[in-house]
Amino acid sequence: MTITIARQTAIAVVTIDNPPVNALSQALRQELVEAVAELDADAAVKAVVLICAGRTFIAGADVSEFGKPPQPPHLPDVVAIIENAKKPWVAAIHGSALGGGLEVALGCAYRVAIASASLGLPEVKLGIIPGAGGTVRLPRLIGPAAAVDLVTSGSPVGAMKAQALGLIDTVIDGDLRAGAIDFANDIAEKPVLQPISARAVPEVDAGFWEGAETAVAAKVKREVAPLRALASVRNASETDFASAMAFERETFLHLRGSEQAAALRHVFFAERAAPRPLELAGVTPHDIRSAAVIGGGTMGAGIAAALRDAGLPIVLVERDKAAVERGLANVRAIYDASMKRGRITQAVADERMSGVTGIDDYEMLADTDLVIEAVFEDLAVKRAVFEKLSAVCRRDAVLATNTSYLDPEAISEGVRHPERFLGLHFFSPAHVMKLLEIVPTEETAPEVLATGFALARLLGKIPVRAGICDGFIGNRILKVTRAQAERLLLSGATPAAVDATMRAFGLPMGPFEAQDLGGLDIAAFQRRAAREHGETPFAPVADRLCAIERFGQKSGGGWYDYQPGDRAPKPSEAVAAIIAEEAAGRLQRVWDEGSIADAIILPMVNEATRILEERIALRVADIDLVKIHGYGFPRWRGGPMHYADARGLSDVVAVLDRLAAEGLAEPPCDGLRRAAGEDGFWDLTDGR
Ligand code: 3H9
Repeated sequence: MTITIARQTAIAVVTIDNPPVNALSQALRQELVEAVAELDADAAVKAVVLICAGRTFIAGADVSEFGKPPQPPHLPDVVAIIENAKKPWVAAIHGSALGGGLEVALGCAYRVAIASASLGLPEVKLGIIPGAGGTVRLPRLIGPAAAVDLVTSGSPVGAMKAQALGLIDTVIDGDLRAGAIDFANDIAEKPVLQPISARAVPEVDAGFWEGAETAVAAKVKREVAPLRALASVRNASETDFASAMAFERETFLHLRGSEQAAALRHVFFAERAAPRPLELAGVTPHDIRSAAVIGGGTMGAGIAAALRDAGLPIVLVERDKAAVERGLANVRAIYDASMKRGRITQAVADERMSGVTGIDDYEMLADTDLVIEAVFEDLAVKRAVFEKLSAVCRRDAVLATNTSYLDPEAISEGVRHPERFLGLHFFSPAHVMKLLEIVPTEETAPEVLATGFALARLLGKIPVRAGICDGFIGNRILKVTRAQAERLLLSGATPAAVDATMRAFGLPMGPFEAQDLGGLDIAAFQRRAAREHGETPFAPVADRLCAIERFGQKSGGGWYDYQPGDRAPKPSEAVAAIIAEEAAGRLQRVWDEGSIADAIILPMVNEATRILEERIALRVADIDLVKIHGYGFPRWRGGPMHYADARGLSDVVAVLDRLAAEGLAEPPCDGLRRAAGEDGFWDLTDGR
């Protein structure tokens, strides 16, 4: 049984206990219906408190049921049954009342919550709209404008804001159960409230809906659900309750089966699985209560801010006093920028900075739990840092290198007790970007690897384990993307056409704009190093741009021209001339949007499959998380691997074969051909 019923004089307390998050499984829905019937029939009960055990109120429908046909009792009916109960129900909320959880609370006559609770309708984040009256009851309760905000953003609000909006009736101080019972005793004596479904929707100003549509459309681009959610709130404001419920349900069921919803569900479960990999179950991470960052440049300062934001006291180490001051100024600049954006107050910024100590003396790290090195990408410089750390740090201190391209095995040579060493690849800006690639060496101890994952949880980041190869998972795929983008230019496409196509595909920026923003020099530096090792990276046009110091926005021109003070890219005749020279003698073809996107995305999938074959990534979904959280791959496409799977792997192989025949991509690797054959992609934890 997931529901228990207790009596406290005339108040019945219905407690749901369905771990981990009290999701509304079919069994729970059924028991709720039975609870209403039982309490309706009990003359001694005057009011009912609905409360949850565990860490949260009902966090929504059970997302794992979404791939299957809906089973009765359906949630809209359950909510209606609670709303029509003979006794008033009071939802007593702690943790999160989300999606179907909030819809159940809207069926209750009253809602009370503790101050730390949050309430929201996050369905659009799963590619659907609320399906149990959320878009219909909410405008009746809090008005259309606030309902539109909640439903189209999917973002929850805290209890205080919820009270101000009229979403909850009161905030309970102290014990929720006792407070809710007192509240229920009070309202049991009052006249019965009109149910939300019977209330009218407040009028809106002329032009409100058109304005809302324009604003939502501009924000969501090609994501379908937010505009459908808006349409449902509008419909609910313009028609009667029953028709509005029918419209909402039809839209919900339609979207539930959509490609975008399947992609977003895939990401939802991948994100929740990532922080706790099965292979580390039972391994106890080290306790991290203090941390140091070596190097106060952009990356080091960002990492320091990320650690500090998670509440850790931070020591920032630089080589001399002047560099310490510069490093601290870099951290302060991060907090100043957050303040300017209104994200934190001066008091918070001051408090964060007061927890960052700058030093130029490694001796002070003798008792630090975690040290992250973020100095210049040079093997000798990094090794020198670890030599000093080896000498002063505690034997059980975790020592991490933040490197993007160097081999952590090589960096770790000479580290005393190398089992405490690992790679932590942050993405810039490190206090913002969610991705953390965790790179163990052969000698990294399981507890140290588990500490990397525990750290990610502490920082609110998405951790992905990566094996060692040039670029790990993300940057290795990025190299292929860039090479493909150049191949397109040499066969007839323009930078502007490639960038526009990739934006239309859903990326925030195309590959050339992105390089101009980040600077072409870093990749050029890496290509030089790769050539010294006998590799042959393909970047004929980028090499020529760097040779004439067209490094991107920072040098006034890169793949595009820029006017001083204007970041808008303008097609460059100089670049067009270089492309024409490099393309001379090559086959030219006409590129349309679809074929440009294929020539960029499908080779990514091919490289990613090699990454799986080589065990650089352990799980297909990890690759999707890397691309979504590190490189802006559209979440609603589920990541490149989900995209390829949904499209059909045999089609992916066929297109890659055609591109390869024209010399426009590498042929599909064996793993991809195998996956296309019958089995689909595999996870290494599948036991293959
Ligand atoms: C909806 O309600 C549609 C209705 O309008 C219409 C109905 C007709 N289902 O995140 P955590 C699992 S749509 C199934 O690490 P936290 C999760 O996979 C739904 N499972 O915990 C994980 O499993 P495991 C709208 C779920 O404390 C475990 O719970 N609701 C669901 O950091 C712990 O998750 C949402 O979108 C679910 N709904 O955060 C809410 N939710 O332990 C989504 C979680 O096996 N959920 N799991 O890895 C959340 O935002 C967070 O889970 C929450 C807790 C804030 C509640």
